Amino acid sequence: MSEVVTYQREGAVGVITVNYPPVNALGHAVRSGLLAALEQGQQDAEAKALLLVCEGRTFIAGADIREFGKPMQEPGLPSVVETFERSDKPIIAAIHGTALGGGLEMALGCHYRVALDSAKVGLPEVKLGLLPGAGGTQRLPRLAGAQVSLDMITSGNFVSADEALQNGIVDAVESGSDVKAVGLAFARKVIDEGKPVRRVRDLNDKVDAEKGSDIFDQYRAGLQKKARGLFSPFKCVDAVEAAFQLPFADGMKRERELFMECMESPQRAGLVHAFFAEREVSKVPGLAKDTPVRDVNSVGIIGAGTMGGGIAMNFANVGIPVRLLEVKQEALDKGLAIIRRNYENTARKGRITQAQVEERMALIQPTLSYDDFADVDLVIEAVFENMGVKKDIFGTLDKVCKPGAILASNTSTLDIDEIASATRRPQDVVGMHFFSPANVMKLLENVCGSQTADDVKATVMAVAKRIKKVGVLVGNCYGFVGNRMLHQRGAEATKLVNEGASPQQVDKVLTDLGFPMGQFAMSDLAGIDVGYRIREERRKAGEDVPASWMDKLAEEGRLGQKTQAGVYLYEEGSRKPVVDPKVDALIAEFRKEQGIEPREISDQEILERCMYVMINEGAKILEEGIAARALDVDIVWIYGYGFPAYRGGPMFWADQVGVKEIYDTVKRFHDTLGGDQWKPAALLERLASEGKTFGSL
Ligand code: 3H9
Repeated sequence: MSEVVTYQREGAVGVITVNYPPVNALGHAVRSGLLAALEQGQQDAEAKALLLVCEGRTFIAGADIREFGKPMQEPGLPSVVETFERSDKPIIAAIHGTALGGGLEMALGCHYRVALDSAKVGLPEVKLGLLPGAGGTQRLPRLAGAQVSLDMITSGNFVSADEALQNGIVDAVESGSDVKAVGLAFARKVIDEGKPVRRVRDLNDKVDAEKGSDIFDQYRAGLQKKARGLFSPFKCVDAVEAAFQLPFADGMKRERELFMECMESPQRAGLVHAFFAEREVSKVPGLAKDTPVRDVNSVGIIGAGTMGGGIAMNFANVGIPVRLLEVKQEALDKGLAIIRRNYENTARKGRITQAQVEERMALIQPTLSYDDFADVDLVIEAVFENMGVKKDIFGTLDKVCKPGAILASNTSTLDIDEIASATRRPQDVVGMHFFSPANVMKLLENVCGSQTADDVKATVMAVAKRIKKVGVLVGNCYGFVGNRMLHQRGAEATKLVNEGASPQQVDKVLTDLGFPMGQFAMSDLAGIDVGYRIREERRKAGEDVPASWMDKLAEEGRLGQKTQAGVYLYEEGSRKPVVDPKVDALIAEFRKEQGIEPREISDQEILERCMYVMINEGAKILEEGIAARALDVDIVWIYGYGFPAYRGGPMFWADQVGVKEIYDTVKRFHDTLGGDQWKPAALLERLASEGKTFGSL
């Protein structure tokens, strides 16, 4: 028997224990170990019932995702589950931690389930572009009915032990922390009361009662919006529906077919890449795992605007006290009122209690004086993008903050080293770039200056985790990883419109690719004045920044959503962009002034120019070491800019398209369109010539 699964008897109960850290995933050794242990239990005449239980932090958390895409080694999970279900001795699963995916499916193959009250269960396969493929779509409906099964399987959300009990997914919930003791007690009860072997496959009441229900079509209609562009949620509905249309064995066959379709889809590959990339970003190459971290038990934030307020909420949400500084009382009051309004809205939706609103507000202490920053562990500056102002602030922080305090800037583009030069402690200075709205967006781009100390890098990455963000450590350059690439896409999109595309055509190409919004809808959200001000500053500094139809919008006071007009129009209270013929006229006038004869531009050209310019910049970012790995770039884009996770991020997507294809096109654009942005990155050229991918780096 494999050492990851053991069999041992306790009284009349044969105990099958899985011990495969970190999460008892159902790798090949576990699957074959389970069968061997079951066999032993069957042959053990003294064992009247069997208990399936796990060591470590959790019950089985699913199939071993690392095995996906490789040839499957027998035994497959569906047959392991089925073998357990067929057992003549009753089998009880005792659940702690999270019983997920194939883990919950294993438990559903057992005859009874008991869970600790702290446990959660779920079928999150959909988040990996899959559907439950070991009977979950056929067994869960037999216990919980159509609605609960569809909700769980298409969302992938976990449910608590209590909810699982209410829905018939588990048979009992017990308090305490000793899952084996709880399982043994339940098993003894089964033996003492002579409870029968209860196979979920045979429980047909619920599926018979809802046969022919129209819930499936309703569900599909709802998913059109919620799961736009996704493949597997719709397959999940098909699979669950099969449980209501077909006998169990045929339903299982249908589930397998649909599962294999999902397994082979590029979306599965993209989502699995995103799953591991999200976990890899926290392991920073060159930063030792045991790098000490500094204590962060209090935070000072400068600026109570949209950004500063959102950042403050992140800390208050996890119980870390914040001092929020503004120069004027009025701005402070306004900022606090907005924070309160945000919390009240969340409370109204039932996601937090009114008491939590008050607790969190109490953690955010307003101040007008830098003296109140004397003892904070971390300061985050979140004022507008102006180097002079930022340097003044950091000069002040250098004077008032205690030694060892981390001094961070939320700048989205500016040079961290220059900001650090305003202090006598550049080793303590770092960028912490939050994304708007800062209390919602999951990305935290942590930017290292050339002198940032290792323990400061490790600390800001740990802070990201603590405030439930995905932290990515990047190097210092204009715009860092995310905005540097976005800047190239924005410039190219604007040029495409100069040449003849419409803003809505460009945006549609991007939303069709899976972005939640296009380039120009995003400009309206951020504010047209933001880019305008940057261009004007650069012009003042003597740079050659070409005129743009976007400048005309700003000059007409069309600043985006906040003025209900930008590239698009917005109705009062709505964020839905509406095409405005006036903008078409403004663009036409601009082209005339510039002597541009508009031409028809294909969607393919838009896709290539908007995306490949980003990939080329991403390759430059990698060769300069601004991002350590392609997966860091991917995570920045998935969590900071809504890049569709099912495409795995821009660099993963580039590998799917083909590095050679991208290199050839970039080179062609360089020859025809010119411009530094199209100069092929040396790395792109090298990978293309060696037939390698970004993932291979
Ligand atoms: C499935 O079951 C298909 C079946 O229906 C059909 C089959 C035929 N495999 O997240 P963490 C690793 S699909 C391999 O940091 P947490 C993870 O990479 C699967 N490895 O911890 C990390 O490694 P490292 C359905 C896995 O406490 C370490 O474990 N199941 C797996 O924040 C710790 O992970 C899922 O989708 C896995 N299944 O959260 C569950 N899971 O330390 C996916 C984790 O080297 N997992 N690892 O970076 C999760 O949601 C979370 O990991 C979990 C723990 C909630 C379990």
